[in-house]
Amino acid sequence: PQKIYLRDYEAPKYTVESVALDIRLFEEDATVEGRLQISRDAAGDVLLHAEDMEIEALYIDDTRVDDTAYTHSEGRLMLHDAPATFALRTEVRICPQTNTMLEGLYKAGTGDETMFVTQCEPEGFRRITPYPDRPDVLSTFTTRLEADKRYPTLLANGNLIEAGEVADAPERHYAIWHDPTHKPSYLFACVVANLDVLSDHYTTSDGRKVLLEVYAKAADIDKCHVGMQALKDAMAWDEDNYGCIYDLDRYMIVAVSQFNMGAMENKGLNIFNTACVLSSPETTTDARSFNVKAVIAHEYFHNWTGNRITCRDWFQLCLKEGFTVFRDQSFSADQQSAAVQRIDDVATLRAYQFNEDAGPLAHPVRPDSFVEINNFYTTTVYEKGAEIVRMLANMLGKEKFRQGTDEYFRRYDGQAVTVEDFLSALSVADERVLSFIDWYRQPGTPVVSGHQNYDAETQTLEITLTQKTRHVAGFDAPKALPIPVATAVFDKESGQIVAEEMLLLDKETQTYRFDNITGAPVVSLLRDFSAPVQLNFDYQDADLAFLLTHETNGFNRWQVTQILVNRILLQNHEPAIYLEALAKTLPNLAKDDAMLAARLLDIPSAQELASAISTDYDPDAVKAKRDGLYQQVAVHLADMWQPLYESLPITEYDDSAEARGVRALRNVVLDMALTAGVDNAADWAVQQYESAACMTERSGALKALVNHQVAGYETQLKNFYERFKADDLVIDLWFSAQAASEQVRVADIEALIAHTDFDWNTPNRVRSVISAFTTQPAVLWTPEGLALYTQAVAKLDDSNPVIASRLVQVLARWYTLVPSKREVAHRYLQALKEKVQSKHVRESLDSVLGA
Ligand code: DPP
Ligand code: ZN
Repeated sequence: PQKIYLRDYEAPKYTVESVALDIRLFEEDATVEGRLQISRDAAGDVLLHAEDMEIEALYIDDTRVDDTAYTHSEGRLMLHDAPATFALRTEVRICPQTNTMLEGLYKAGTGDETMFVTQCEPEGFRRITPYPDRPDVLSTFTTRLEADKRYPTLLANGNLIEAGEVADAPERHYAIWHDPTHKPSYLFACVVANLDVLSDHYTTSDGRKVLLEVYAKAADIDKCHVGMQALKDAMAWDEDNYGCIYDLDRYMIVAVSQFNMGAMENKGLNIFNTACVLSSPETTTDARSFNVKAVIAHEYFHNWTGNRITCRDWFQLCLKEGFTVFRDQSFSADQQSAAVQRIDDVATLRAYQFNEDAGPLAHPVRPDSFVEINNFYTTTVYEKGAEIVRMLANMLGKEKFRQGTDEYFRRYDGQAVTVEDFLSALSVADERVLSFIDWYRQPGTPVVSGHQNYDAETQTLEITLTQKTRHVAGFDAPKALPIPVATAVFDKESGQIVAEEMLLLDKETQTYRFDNITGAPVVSLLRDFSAPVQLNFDYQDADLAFLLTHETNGFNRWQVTQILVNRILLQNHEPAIYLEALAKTLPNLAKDDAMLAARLLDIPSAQELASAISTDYDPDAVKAKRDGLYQQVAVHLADMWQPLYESLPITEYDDSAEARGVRALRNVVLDMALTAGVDNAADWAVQQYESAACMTERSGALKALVNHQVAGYETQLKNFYERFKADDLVIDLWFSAQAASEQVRVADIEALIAHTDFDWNTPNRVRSVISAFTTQPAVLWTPEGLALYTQAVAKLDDSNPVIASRLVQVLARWYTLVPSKREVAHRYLQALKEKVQSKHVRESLDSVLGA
């Protein structure tokens, strides 16, 4: 397979004035007629993408052409010597029924729940009809759908123009939709199904009434209210914060059980993984419910950042994703404690993006080459991309950032643009924006190290900071990046802030001076995680403990706990200071901010710790150390657990931030109490399981029971299964509670795969077992673990290469293992390479093995 380079970009040589599709769905297959109005400067060959389809007929200007007039091979359809301006009509046959890749038009569900949906981003549209399938070709689409009346729901982008019966076929009907906006083909969508709908409306700030619809199977309709409310909140938020108003008369969301991603922002017709749209207190944890709201907002925000202004080419993916993630994170921060939102976003960034940036899959936020673009829907593009926009927003401040984004929307509406265009628009507010381009070009996480120097005599404090980014093979030597370091100086004695400043580190080393510092200071750096860097400041552990008590920035209170924990686990620091600081902080914090209190007990996951280890990584040793510290925390604070648990009684379900905090803390305390062997803790767990008012409580108890193998836990597991067996998303939880258990063995995973409810064709189910299991690296990196995992990849390679490739990426840091394990891992990866065919998996494996 061929590598594609950003530097080879060429603008399209023609425009598609309009597209009309006629999709007729039958029992065994579907026919698609496409009519494109193409115009160019001169006659000549025309290249279209056309994958996995049988071409039945081609017409140019209504005259059928014979097969000497075109060549169709390897997914490309070349029309030889076509006129400059012409009408192209294509008739093709496709087979959605056997499409397991979940790209293009595919069948999801079985029996009464069978439905047909599309996923066109990034390159699925070329599996539906021949087309110049690239994001910089924009056109208007009219879509006619025809199907059996068994599928009463016929949806496509835009407005419904007409619907009715099919002449001569009384069992069939059709609908015609027209989308007046110019859009790239990756935003095309259609749905043929039998679904119920939840309807509502939203009145825009310019007075238009928009019909809002969430489609789901009948049994799920009552789980659509949370998403509907989130949609309305997001619409209002975008008007208030960005001046972005919805443009069509109708906004539809469709819930689908088989979906590779979380959701897709198709114009006016979002298609969602059920896991990212359905939510009810009885079946959905708070964390998942919060995620539902965030994803609904994310896809809605794409209407401006992605759809109206789209990407020139797929290298620019971060243009829409980075900005849109930043927007959804900001929206979420407004819905709960901003500090906790920031903690969660940074925890994700550190656990996954830092890991990616530290290994052989490291790539710039804007990659400059790829074989398969599906491999680049990464945490680097999304989350690090969002961090860059956040740095810009913080540097500009609210007003100037808004001035910059207003300019972006004004200048580029209706166009397909680049990262440079984005920065250029923002730079009207402040020229320094332009210097951030290197953040998009340079892979690797910068490490910021430094120290302080306080001179009591002259009352000056000097902070020296140094940045260093590892040189990633294949890229230019790293340059110094502009790194905003939000800093506060605390007076050690009073605990008060005496100075506050946003330092900008844009050289390799810089020293910053603070005058009139009258007493010994403690500095707090990178407040709110002002840049996506690794901080390596030479704090005393006691300074960190001081900050845990005195910081006013909630995020930084969490950050210092994480620095302390990392020092204990990776650098053999004594845990005493950390344990004391927790003991001092928690009791009051639990009363004031239960959610933050719960987060302060975070100990980085085994995977996150692994990403900080570059050689001789021994998963068993890391697990032992991590478990040991967890145990120490639980035991050291043992007297706290009972009163704390009792102070958090289960009450009627409430969706407030406070109630969510109580639930989060209660689950953490329960697990701590079980770990410490507190009397009766096992009874609390069973009791919590049985009297749970919502899924957060029930699944929290279930996980604790499973993790600690509390006597009789099989009873609750069985009860949980019986109670929820009709609900796929809850059964996913049931699978993952077992697959991610601290006690899991490879044989347990094998048994879960053999379960009648396991299904290789449902990505959510695959993730709930195969991906859940990677949270236990000590099991994954055994010969049996690797055998099972690589077999899963080989199995998915053909049926769903996008998912298979994601699974491979998790193995990226195999080369850091201790030698014996490294050799085994290498052997399994090599053996896998012999078996796989897809360019997705091959590209990932080549990178991973190249390490
Ligand atoms: N649907 C994915 C997202 O919204 C890809 N665009 O991020
Ligand atoms: Zn997105």
